[in-house]
Amino acid sequence: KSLCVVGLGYIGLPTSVMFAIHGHKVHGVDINQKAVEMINNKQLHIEENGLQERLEEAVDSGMFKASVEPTEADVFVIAVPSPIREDKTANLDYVRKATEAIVPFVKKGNLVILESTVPPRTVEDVMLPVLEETGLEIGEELFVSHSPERVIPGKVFQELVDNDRIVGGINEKSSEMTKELYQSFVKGNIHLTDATTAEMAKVIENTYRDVNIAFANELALISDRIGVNAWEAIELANYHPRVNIHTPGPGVGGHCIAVDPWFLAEIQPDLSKIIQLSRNTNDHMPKYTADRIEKMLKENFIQDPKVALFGLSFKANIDDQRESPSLKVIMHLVEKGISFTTFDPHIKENVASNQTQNMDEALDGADLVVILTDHDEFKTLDPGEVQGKMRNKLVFDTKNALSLDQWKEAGFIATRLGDSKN
Ligand code: SAJ
Repeated sequence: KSLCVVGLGYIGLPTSVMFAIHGHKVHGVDINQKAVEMINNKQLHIEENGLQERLEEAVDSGMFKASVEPTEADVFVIAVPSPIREDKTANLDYVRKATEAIVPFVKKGNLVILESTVPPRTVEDVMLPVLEETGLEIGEELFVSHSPERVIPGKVFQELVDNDRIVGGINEKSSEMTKELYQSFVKGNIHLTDATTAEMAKVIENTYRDVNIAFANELALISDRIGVNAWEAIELANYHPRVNIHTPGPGVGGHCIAVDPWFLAEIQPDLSKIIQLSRNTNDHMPKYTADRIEKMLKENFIQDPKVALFGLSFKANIDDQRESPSLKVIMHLVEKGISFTTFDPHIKENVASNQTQNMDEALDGADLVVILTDHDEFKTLDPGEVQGKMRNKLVFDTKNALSLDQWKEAGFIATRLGDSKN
């Protein structure tokens, strides 16, 4: 089959190369000219395990090419961002524009698949009216479905293959065609439904996670007050066969979990009480983290403090900073007038203005190290080495990434978010 994939970001690019190395001719489209050039030169504009070698294979075989313009194809796959606006309503401009962009190239018998996560009813209410402009009879001459991506950054290639996939067609034929296409590399089960149910299923997966994380964060706040280590208590509770509590942290980042629950809140504000409360609970965590930093500095009488913030990406072992709680912690520290340096071995681009490329520089003269992301590099930090570079020896771990005992042995005053037992 020939494919035109619109959007070559964290989902569209890995998906494109997977189709290309499984026998399909893929024309990738992105509005970012620089990204297009890089891709055609087999260079990555995003980090993902296993992407480099697959991109090389796909480009070298001649089966994958990127461009800023769409082209005719058998199948169109849309994988563009669907962010929220300031007012927490869905911004579907990219989905709408991508759909409009393919209209001139769509022919009779084609299939259009939306992979982006969207509020329930988007395919029916936003995409179909645009696709009607092709003049083709929807469901008879043009087939449309939603097959939401469900892969986790860092393990995209494993999950693209192994995860079950949801396919929601606007009719049965659309679902069947979509299923057949993904079967070229998906080993998980492919479940067929209608487009709106598929949209709902995807959004509630991420909402489930957000609500569960909010619960864990609430437990952390309670534990901080009552002499308990929430991490230990959660671990123990999870030994129960029907309990699976998530983990606390400095907030929920990424473009999915911190966004998708609002898609439900927007369409049914009166009925989404737990969902909205959870979102707000998680959004409060960066402020709580900054307050804890301030408190720790005050309690230890640190004059003119300097804090070294470790971890800028929104979670471990990736380079993605979208909605990262670290950036919000930074904002609160700026408001408080607390000086800081930042360090993240996965971030090449200097988003935080005072990011240092090297750990020693970040630690130089610092009073407090704060772990904001549980990168593997941080888990193996040697407190003996770290302390030599610092002015005072304080550490605050928001992700339970460190063994506090080891740090205490090295002379640190060591604390953890959600843990007033230690
Ligand atoms: N987090 C916690 N505690 C936890 C789990 C996560 O604080 O117990 C935080 C992380 O640190 C991070 C944020 O939540 O800041 C989100 O991370 P994540 O690992 O939960 O999820 P994402 O955003 O990387 O990917 C999610 C996945 N969805 C689910 O697991 C239900 C992925 O499968 C989806 O494909 C992706 O959203 C998406 O694109 O929708």
